[in-house]
Amino acid sequence: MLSELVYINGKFVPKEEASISIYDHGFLYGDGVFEGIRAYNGRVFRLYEHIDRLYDSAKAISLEIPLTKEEMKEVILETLRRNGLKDAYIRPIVTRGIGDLGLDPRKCSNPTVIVITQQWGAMYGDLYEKGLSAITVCIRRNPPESLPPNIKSLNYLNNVLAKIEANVKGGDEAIFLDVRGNISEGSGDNIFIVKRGKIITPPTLNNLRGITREVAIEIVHRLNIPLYEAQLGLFDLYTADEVFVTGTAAEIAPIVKIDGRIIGDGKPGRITKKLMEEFRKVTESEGTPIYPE
Ligand code: PXG
Repeated sequence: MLSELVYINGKFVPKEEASISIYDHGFLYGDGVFEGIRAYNGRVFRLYEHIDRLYDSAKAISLEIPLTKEEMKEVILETLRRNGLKDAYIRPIVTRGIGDLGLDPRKCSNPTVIVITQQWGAMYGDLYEKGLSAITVCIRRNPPESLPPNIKSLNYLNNVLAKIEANVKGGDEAIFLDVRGNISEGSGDNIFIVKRGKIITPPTLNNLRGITREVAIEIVHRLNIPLYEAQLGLFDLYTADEVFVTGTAAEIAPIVKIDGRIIGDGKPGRITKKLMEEFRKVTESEGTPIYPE
């Protein structure tokens, strides 16, 4: 079998041969940005939105990506084509590049650009039918005053710590509070609650502006279900009729237990299931074609 190819700094190389320098500031300091994108059935889902967010994240950390957005789009599509992929997970990464052992990014003159693609199915397996259990974790989401959660940076230790805590405490997903005690998001997804037929999700100052979150909001509007952006507390989570999370990896996933409290009747709720179904239709019907159609 042919080895999978990855894109690294202008070349397509077998993944076993792809390497970066130990002086790359992406490795030394998590100094860089990334995206997680999916392709369904030969089309990349919300490609332009993901590329925009990658460039916005880079701008926020004063990192100039050495490719135009159009070139980045082509590199992503070409990586998929060279691997013959139709359903895929796509990981573009841009780091500050090679510098010295000091922090100063002025020492780094060439950003490293990587695109990895691979086959990847549903992240939570059979839990989409049963629902996930979640744990609210002690570690707080890094506040915008320290590191804005809107930046999808390579510095994901905050999220990794949340995941470790959920693993230790026996939850499928971690839910972050922010430093003020407001509900923030999951370790890799945004969160919504349903209460008396209304959907509520926190505004995006204390979490990542998820692209799946946007898609879910579009679907909710189309279905004429009332939706509000409002700060939520633990009480709102525990007493919600339904809770679900959204993310490129997680897609739309129902949460049926939080910190031992059963949510609703302990099964994926009616509105959540409807949104999952509509989301599936949207992912199967739109997107940027990978191959000529
Ligand atoms: N919040 C955070 C912190 C994320 O990392 C989302 C929300 C959802 O955003 P999108 O645009 O994907 O709807 C993400 C992105 C993983 C994994 O392995 C998850 C993400 C990124 C990288 C890896 O769970 N989610």
